[in-house]
Amino acid sequence: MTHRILILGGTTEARQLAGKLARRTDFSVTLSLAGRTESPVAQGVPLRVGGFGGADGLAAYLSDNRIDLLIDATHPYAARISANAAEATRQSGVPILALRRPGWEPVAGDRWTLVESAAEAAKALGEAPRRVFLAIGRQEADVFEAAPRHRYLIRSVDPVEPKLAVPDALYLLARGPFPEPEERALIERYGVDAVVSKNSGGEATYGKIAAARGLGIEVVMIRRPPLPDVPSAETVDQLAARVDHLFDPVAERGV
Ligand code: 3Y8
Ligand code: NAP
Repeated sequence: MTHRILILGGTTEARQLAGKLARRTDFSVTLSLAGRTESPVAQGVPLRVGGFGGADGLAAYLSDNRIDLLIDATHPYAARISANAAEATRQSGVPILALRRPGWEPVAGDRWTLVESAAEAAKALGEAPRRVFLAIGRQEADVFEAAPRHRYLIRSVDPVEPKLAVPDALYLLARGPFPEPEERALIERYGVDAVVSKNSGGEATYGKIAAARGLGIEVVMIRRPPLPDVPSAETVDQLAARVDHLFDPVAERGV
C-alpha cells in the first residue's frame, strides 16, 4: 500500500523531512514550492512548483492526486499558504501535520526591539540616521522607503527590483544558511548598528542574531504572524515519528 504525501516546503526542515520520508518505499513523497526564487536548491524528491490557486485549488490538488497526508513545513512567516493548507484539509478531509519550528527566545545580552510588522520596524529605527542590515528578504524591503534617512544593507535571494527609492542602499544576493562568523564580519565591515530580522527560528539564520548580541547592537525583531492550529511537531524527527504513527499504528505498539 503506497501512501502519497505532499509536503509544502521552502525551508531547510522541509527538505530534510522529504529526504527522510522518501527512504520508506511505501511512501510516495512530493515537495511543493511557491516558485519564489529563480533557482531553488535541489530538494531530493519529486518537486512541483507554483501556487495551487488558493485553498480551493489546493483542496482540488489533494483530491485529484489522491494525497493521503498533507505536511505543512513552510516558513513561519508564510501565513497564507498555512491558512490555505488548514482550510483545504478541512474541506477535503485529508489529514494534515505541520512542522512548527520554535521561535528564537532572547537571551542575556540580546537587545531586541519587538515590532508587529516590517512597517513598524521602519518606524522603530527612530529619527537619527542608522546603518541598517535588512535581513528580511525581498518581499517587504520596499516598506523601508518610508525611512529614507538610514543607510541600508539589503540581503535577498534574488535581486530587489525595482531598487528602493532611498539615497543609500547596498544590495547583497545570498541564500542561507549564514554562519555566525561570516555574519559578524559582515556586520562589522558595514558598521551596522541595527539588524531587522524575522523570528524564523532554526539554525540557518540565527548567526546574525548571535553576532548582533556579541557586538552589542540592536535587533528589530518582527513578531511571527498567527498560524492555524493543526496537529504539529517542532522537529523533523518528531514529525517523521507522527507520520509513522499515522500510517503504522500497529507498529507503534511494537507487536
Ligand atoms: C523559495 C528555496 C533549504 C532552505 C533554506 C530556512 C532557511 C535559508 C533563512 C537572512 C534571512 C528570508 C528568506 C530565508 C531563509 C532558509 C531556507 C530560508 C531568510 C529559500 C527558497 C525560497 C525562499 C523564499 C524566500 C523569500 C524570503 C525568505 C530569503 C530556494 C532560499 C529573508 C526569510 O520573492 C522573494 O524573493 C521571496 C523570498 C520568501 C522572504 C521574503 O519575504 O523575501 N525566503 N527561500 C521557496 C518557494 O518558492 O516556495 O531558493 O532554494 C529557502 C530558504 N530560505 O533548502 O536549505 O529554512 O528558513 N529566506 C527570513 O527568514 O527572514 C533569509 O538573509 O538573514
Ligand atoms: P505565503 O505568503 O504564505 O503564500 C502566498 C501564496 O504563495 C500562497 O497562497 C500560494 O499560492 C503560494 N505558495 C506559498 N508557498 C507555497 C508552496 N510551498 N507551494 C505552493 N504554493 C505556495 O508564502 P510566502 O511567505 O511568499 O513564502 C513562499 C515560499 O517561500 C514558501 O514555500 C515558504 O515556505 C518559503 N519561505 C518563505 C519565507 C518568508 O519569510 N515568508 C522564508 C523562507 C522560505 P496559491 O494561493 O495560488 O496556492
